[in-house]
Amino acid sequence: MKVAVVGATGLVGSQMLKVLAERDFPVDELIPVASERSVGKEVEFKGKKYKVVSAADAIAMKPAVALFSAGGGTSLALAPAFAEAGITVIDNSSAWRMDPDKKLIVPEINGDVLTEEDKIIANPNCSTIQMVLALDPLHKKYGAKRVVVSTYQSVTGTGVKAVNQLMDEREGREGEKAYPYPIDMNVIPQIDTFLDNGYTKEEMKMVNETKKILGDDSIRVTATTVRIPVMGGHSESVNIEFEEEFDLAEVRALLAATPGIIVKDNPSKGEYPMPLLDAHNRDEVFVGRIRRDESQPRTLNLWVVADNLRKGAATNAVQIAEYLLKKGMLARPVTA
Ligand code: A2P
Ligand code: 11C
Repeated sequence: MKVAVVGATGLVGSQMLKVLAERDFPVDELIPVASERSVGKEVEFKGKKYKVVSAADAIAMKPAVALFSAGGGTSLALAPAFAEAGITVIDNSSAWRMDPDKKLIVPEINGDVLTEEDKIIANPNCSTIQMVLALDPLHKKYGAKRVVVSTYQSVTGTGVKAVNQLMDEREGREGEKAYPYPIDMNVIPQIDTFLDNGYTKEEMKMVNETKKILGDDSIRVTATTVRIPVMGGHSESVNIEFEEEFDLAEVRALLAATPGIIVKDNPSKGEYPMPLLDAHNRDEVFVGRIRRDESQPRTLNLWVVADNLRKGAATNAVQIAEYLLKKGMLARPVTA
């Protein structure tokens, strides 16, 4: 199968190439796409070199699927042309997520809402994906009423410029700044831009995307999203109030039985998930610090850690493609 990766030279795009190779997605021909300035450059995939092409050339090559991670503007501009040519677009940007006509998918949770007619499929925000994967089995069993989440997010969520800012600061070099403040030895309680309600876009993504993925508008969610000087993944403190009473041992068992989740929770041995030591370069979502909120009834505290470039972005996108393939929904494009 021909597979295009739009944004193949970026942080998420290069993870997409890695994940496609690792999971042995049946790629006969890779079509890497990036901006005009990268056309002609080479990227490596499974030991073979492929030349970066323009979006127009990629459409003409008729891939079955295009994984997009080239920013919201690029997705808005290019995804419809791919879709009109019969190419299924799986888009990692925020461009289409809240469009009522587009599906927002975490395959383990709501893959079953996809049909062959879905030509632009949205991949959720990284901090949302890891939270909803842990929330979903508990919501199904006990009914989540309200979620209070605070995040500790890796600089890799911002992109290469932010990784460089952190390393430049650490090594005492001048360089380009991704953030308006120092990030090394600091904590920045702002991710993305502020909205009129005083929340950031990242915070409202966690609120709105959670409801859409779980298919339940009644869940109340409030978020504080924070950037920290970390590379390996995002961490989240998640407080969930349920409708029904729960049993802590059953919560642990439910989470441990959920595909894609690893429970690491041994307070007596000081064992809990961390981005550097557990999540980095892994596809799974790690859950620990599972305990009752003793300040009110039917309320649980969790610590949720995942590599934001993997399950938060590239892996989830590839898993959507795998799901479509398994269901026979990746048709070859019919138009030139
Ligand atoms: P390029 O490397 O040519 O700039 P990141 O998220 O790490 O910043 O990466 C963004 C990715 O999106 C890069 O691969 C970048 O390519 C690509 N990109 C940016 N603008 C466009 C565009 N107009 N068309 C296709 N790809 C684009
Ligand atoms: C971050 N979550 O960590 C952001 C990056 O909507 O896909 C991804 C933004 C998005 O900065």
